[in-house]
Amino acid sequence: QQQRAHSVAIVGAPFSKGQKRRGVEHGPKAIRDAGLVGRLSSLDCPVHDFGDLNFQHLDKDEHFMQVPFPRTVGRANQLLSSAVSRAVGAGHTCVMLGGDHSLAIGSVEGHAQQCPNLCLIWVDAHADINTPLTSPSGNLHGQSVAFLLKELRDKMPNIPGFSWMKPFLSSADLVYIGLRDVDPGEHYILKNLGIQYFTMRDIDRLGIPRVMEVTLDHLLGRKQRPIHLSFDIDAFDPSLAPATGTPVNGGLTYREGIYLTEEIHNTGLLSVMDLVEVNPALGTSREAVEATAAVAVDVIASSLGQTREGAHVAFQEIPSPT
Ligand code: 4U7
Ligand code: MN
Ligand code: MN
Ligand code: MN
Repeated sequence: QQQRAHSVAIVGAPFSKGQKRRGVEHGPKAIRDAGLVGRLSSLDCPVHDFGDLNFQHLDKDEHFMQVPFPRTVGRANQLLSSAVSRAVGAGHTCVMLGGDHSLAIGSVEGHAQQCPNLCLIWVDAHADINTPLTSPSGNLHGQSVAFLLKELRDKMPNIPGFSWMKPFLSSADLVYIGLRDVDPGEHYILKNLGIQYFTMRDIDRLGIPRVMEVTLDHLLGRKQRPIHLSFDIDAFDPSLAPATGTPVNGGLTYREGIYLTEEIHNTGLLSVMDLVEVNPALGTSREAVEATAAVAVDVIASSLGQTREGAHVAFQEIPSPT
């Protein structure tokens, strides 16, 4: 169905300390340079670009266990949380441009400040649900979901930099789509908490239309509520989105990704979306980087109402020559 266009706030989050590779802090610029604002404006939604947040790197920030930069990541997410909360509070649909996926901690937290009943759709090759005790890498971009879930509260140590937040999300309010690289500890957590997830194998078997039907029924079947879409560009196949830090073969096709986001738009309930992990320093060529950013713009536009059918916003009738 046709949705009334809603104003959109863009929040840039040039941040990379949730992982160890340089370059992902240039994601927001790459996505804007690929024409994001123009594309959203042509969808007939008023666009407010809030620019980029200004993150500080803290000097005294020793590892916690094997986790690097905990205070820097915690502080960045606290700043992002208040920016997202403000944008949603002002009535905008908010688009957060990362940056690495540790930023979802602050983005979802800020969204929950305004919408405590939100649900979360996590589109990613990875589950990002390691705790500091299960993480093979220590990197916080692989642990974001563990910070959000109430059910993992007792399994999380007190990580410096994160005392400003408490877990608030129930595992029943989360669905994963696109998984294909899940660590052993993560698999145990997914099963133990009974989290609904669709791996690439599930998509092969069921098809993306059925996957979206079950996803939306699981989250919205009982009651309508705001959706937070956290979209890691590495959900796509690396042939489409090569400029990213942790590519994994066998990802979403372009059409699966667009169908998925069209279905989310059609609910009329998208409230905040993250588009993360575009790393312009990791493409093998300028073309590879531009292709990755272009796919990111397409996914955002599709989430916000661009259709393949075409829209008729500018037309009330067929123009007559007379
Ligand atoms: B991304 C990993 F071990 N699971 O925890 C980890 F494989 O935001 C990868 O999804 C995490 O890109 C990837 O470091 C984080 C690893
Ligand atoms: Mn991720
Ligand atoms: Mn990922
Ligand atoms: Mn990644």
